[in-house]
Amino acid sequence: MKCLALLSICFVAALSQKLFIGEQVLRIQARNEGQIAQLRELEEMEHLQLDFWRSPAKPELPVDIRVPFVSIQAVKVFLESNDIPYSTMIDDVQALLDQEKEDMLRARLLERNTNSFNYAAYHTLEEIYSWIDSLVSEYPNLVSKLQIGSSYEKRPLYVLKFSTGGSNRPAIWIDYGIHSREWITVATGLWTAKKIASGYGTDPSVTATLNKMDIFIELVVNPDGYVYTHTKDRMWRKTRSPNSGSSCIGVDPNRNWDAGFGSSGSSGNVCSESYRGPYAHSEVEVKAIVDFFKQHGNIQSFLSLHSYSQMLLYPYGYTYSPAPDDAELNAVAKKAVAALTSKYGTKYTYGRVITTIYQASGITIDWTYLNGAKYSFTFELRDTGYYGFLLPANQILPTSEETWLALQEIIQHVRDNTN
Ligand code: BPX
Ligand code: ZN
Repeated sequence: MKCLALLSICFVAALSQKLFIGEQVLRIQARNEGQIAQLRELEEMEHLQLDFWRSPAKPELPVDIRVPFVSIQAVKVFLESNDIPYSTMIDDVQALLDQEKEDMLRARLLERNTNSFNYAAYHTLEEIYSWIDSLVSEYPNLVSKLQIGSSYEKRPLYVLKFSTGGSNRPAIWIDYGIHSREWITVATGLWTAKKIASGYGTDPSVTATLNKMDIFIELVVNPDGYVYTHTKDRMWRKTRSPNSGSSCIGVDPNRNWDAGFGSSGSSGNVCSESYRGPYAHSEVEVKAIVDFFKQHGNIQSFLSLHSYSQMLLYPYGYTYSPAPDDAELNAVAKKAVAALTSKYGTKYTYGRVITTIYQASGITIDWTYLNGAKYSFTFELRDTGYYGFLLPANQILPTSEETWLALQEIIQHVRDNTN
């Protein structure tokens, strides 16, 4: 067990996993639009190898940047010489990753010893796919597994269907893990799927919903990226499809949809974290959902989960025009957020994507809204300001529980307002 002291070297190097030794995440609070513009210039400096966890948008929102060791000095000089305030959000990225790895190994041992699934731990894709099969066999009359396609690297794209019968009932879709580094969404998805399965016949609200509607859950929209975050680079966000003429890999699957595709709020640079792709629905992981959605024809609500920032968002992201249902979506978001906050006091903001975070084009919920899913929302789960994408596993259960209260408000509203 000499490895424990040198965890990062032992496990990580053996798997040729990317190390983040000496890296920090800085939280920057611009004072005004001028400083936002300066931060956008910083974003353009590719030689610094910066990873903007939250991009410059408006002065009220902090900008978080993961900075490689060799660039820390340069970035701090840039900020200080421009009088831009900042603090250290994560002082040692690799230490957090080592802790995360250790937590996963410990949880896996415990699961083997007790022969039970631990919802309070992060899991690999393999573990998740085998969990899907055990859920289906535990609830065979309620839950089934559909394959809606295959990923770029040929992994199956699975969707859980919760249905008590009927034919093509109105449906609610919930997806997780479209951005692969947003692990908390996937862990929350497993907990939520179990909650729904076990709630039929015991929870009056779940029962009423499933007596009228079907629920579809895709736990890992971007499985190639998810595997990559476990084996190579914990910070991977995009898909894993190659880009012709470049060594940069992947497309942002939340800029790839045919809703304002290509306008401002996405990037045409293949190396950007928000690269939109060569054309709308170029990513098979996106196209699989588009085809399923159209073929189904009766999806009334589409909920797509991201992290982090603690926000509940609705269309649009690509235009400042309010959606026709703006007032109703705002009212639903308001009650959902109130329910969420009632659990642990977690504070959420809510509103239209474009006014609440930033302009974003080609996004999932704009396409689903424009194609008939009136109740289209995106969650940005915990946290804001401490761990970002590296949310410790001990927050999985509280995050799942509070998010469930918001989901229930939305689902009830959809159920009560759908024929
Ligand atoms: C989410 C939904 C629709 C439009 C934008 C978002 C924000 C999301 C993104 O830029 O795609 C942010 C995130 O979840 O990817 C996390 N992040 O990078 O801060
Ligand atoms: Zn995301």
